[in-house]
Amino acid sequence: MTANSPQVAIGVRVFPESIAKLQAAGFTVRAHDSAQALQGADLVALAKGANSLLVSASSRVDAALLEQLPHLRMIANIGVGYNNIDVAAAQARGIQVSNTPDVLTETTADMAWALMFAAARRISESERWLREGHWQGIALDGWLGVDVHGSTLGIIGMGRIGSAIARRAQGFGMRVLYHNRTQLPATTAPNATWVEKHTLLQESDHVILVVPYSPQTHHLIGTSELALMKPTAVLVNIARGGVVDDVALAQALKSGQIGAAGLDVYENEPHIHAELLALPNAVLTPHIGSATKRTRLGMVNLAVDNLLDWHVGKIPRNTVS
Ligand code: 8YV
Repeated sequence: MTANSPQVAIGVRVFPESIAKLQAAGFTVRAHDSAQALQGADLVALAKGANSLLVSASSRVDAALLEQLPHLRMIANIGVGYNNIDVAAAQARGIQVSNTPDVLTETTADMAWALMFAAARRISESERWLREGHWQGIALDGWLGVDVHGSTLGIIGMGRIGSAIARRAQGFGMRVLYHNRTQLPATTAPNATWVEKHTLLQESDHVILVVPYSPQTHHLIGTSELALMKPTAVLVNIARGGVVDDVALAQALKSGQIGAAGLDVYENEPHIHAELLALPNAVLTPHIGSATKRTRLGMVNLAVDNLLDWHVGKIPRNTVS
């Protein structure tokens, strides 16, 4: 690497075309080539001397790590959520941070619906049973789930993804409730009604969580919130691990406090609470909310565009603060 060239360290495997784009723009690229994102000392070793960093949500970039990377000036996060990065510590060091909003909105909204349906209609559980060879014929009273169409959907976090989820509900004839810190203008959430969190939990047949993770949203859903929900309710978390208290959720699913859950994110992921793994009424996916080829490529390319903005002296198009 020459002293004046932009140098980027990439902490997780990305698409070859994204690397090529950076190289074509004059970046010297040091790329980690594994799906398992680099952490801690390994990330520092890769990024030593680099002035920019491209990371996924799986790499934790905290103040202690930043201290070891004095040359760093720009961090492009591949993801809309950026709780993996200590933004305040980065800014204190004059480091810009960007994320990748919008490109994943519709794909992630689709995933919320996929988990809601899978949990409500017991898709994973019945498929496992079928593959195990148990099926002898249609049991009229077997594998009964709950309806999605015509039911009440509660969305906690009515941002871009929450609104895209709500829009889809019109096609299924659903009543939509939402809870946000602030009530949105009717034009922004035309078919949804703002209610207090406890009302949403009490009245919804399906509850979808779409809030960013922060100290304020830590364990937003725990024992007392789960106790408010219907015994048939489905809880979907496509937001972040830590928004739900996984121990309390496992207990609620086990005791029949709620009906089922569809989870894409977990506290301490990729390690999953053992009780959740054992529960038949939990549909579990490995943080794949945005995982379509088009969307993931769009995310990496947007992160690259943010780096390119920074490189030519512009404010990155998706700077976070
Ligand atoms: C990504 C996400 O898969 O955008 C986010 O916040 O959680 C997901 O879309 C993840 O960020 C990959 O880095």
